[in-house]
Amino acid sequence: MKKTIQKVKVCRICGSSKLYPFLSLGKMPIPNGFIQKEELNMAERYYPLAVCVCENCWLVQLTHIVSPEIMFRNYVYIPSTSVTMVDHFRSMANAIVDKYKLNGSDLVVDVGSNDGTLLSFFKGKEIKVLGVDPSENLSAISNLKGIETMNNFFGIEVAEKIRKEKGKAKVVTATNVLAHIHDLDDICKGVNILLENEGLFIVEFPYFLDLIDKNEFDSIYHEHLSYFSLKPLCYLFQKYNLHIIDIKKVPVHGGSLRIFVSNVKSRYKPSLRVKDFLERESLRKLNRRSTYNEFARRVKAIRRDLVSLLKRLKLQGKRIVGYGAAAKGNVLLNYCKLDSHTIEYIVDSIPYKQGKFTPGTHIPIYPETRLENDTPDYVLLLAWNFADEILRKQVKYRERDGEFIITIPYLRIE
Ligand code: JHZ
Repeated sequence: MKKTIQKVKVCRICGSSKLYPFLSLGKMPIPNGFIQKEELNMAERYYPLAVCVCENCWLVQLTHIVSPEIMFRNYVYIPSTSVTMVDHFRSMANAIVDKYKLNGSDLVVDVGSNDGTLLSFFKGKEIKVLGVDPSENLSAISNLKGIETMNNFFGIEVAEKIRKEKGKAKVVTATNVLAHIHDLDDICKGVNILLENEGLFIVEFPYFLDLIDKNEFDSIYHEHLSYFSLKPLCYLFQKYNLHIIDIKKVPVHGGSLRIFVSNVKSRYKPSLRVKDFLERESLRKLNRRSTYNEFARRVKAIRRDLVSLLKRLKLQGKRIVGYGAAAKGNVLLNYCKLDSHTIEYIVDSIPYKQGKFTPGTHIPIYPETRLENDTPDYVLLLAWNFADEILRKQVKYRERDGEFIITIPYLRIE
């Protein structure tokens, strides 16, 4: 049987063994490991959750890797359940089509295509599309929607199969997926096989600078093997004659970067924005242990302050529930050891999650409509990346004097 967890001994980008561990969130179940009622008394697998930084290329990465078969074969993250993400992918597709003048003869391949949401906007413009995703459940949904999807992990083998059957791609996209992949060399080799000479590899990921500046520690979880800044990515791409030619800052998932990567021999030359971002990273001293130790100190302070606030509210007889059964929410709950004695229940919009219980903390999950007939004193916003959308949705709850507790970027009650 394949090992379910392995310790990281060398940096996945540069191979250095100089890995400096700076924060441990303890042992906890995988963050999307929601459980059924009948499984509540069964043992759950706990895995270490901790991060280190490579002191050679400065890639921040997990200290242990859980098998992707366990995490991604049946996947519950579905971006089309959020207006914010659907709007985001629509504008992303429109921007790419306009910027690179895509037309009906061009092929766009999306790595980690999930339920086909992003590709559906390219397809709507008569552009040829193909998804690649390892999750059986999401590939089936995407194919049913008419977005042709290969149910597999992307890499050299899949790239060669696509090139043989469909030809080369003008654009390969990868949104919120590169951070989930251990073998980044296989991905880059696959991109080089699949991409046209003047093609673009467009990657979007939560930006590590936002993570530490906004204390987004709950974005650290078993699915996210890497926490990217630009310097280590430049190191990775140059190994494969690829380079970042442009960058766009986008607000999703607490602050992300959309980077545009091409072959060094293409006509594209790096824009000044690339240099600006790299300079900003060196000013932020991402190549100093002190930067990471300081972040770890802030994380421990947030846990201390949140736990004492909730304890105080419970002692006052207040009722507290959670909003958004997000993977990041499960990290926060397990790290702060918050179970149903503190958080009575969680509401969530995803049908698959409703009726289940959170991993490790066993808090019941209900549809959002529960808040129409119930007015707990406080709602702990676990899906803070959708704060605007959720606060807009819950005007009536707030009119009934309900209040939201929001932890990121700082602890506050709204
Ligand atoms: P969600 C995601 O992780 C996905 P997660 C992924 N792991 C990733 O890389 C990071 O972001 C960057 C609910 N909700 O998926 C739906 C409502 O209930 O954004 C979700 O269960 N009502 C690939 O899982 C959860 O919140 C709403 O109105 O940490 C959000 O989880 C909305 C908008 C969402 O984060």
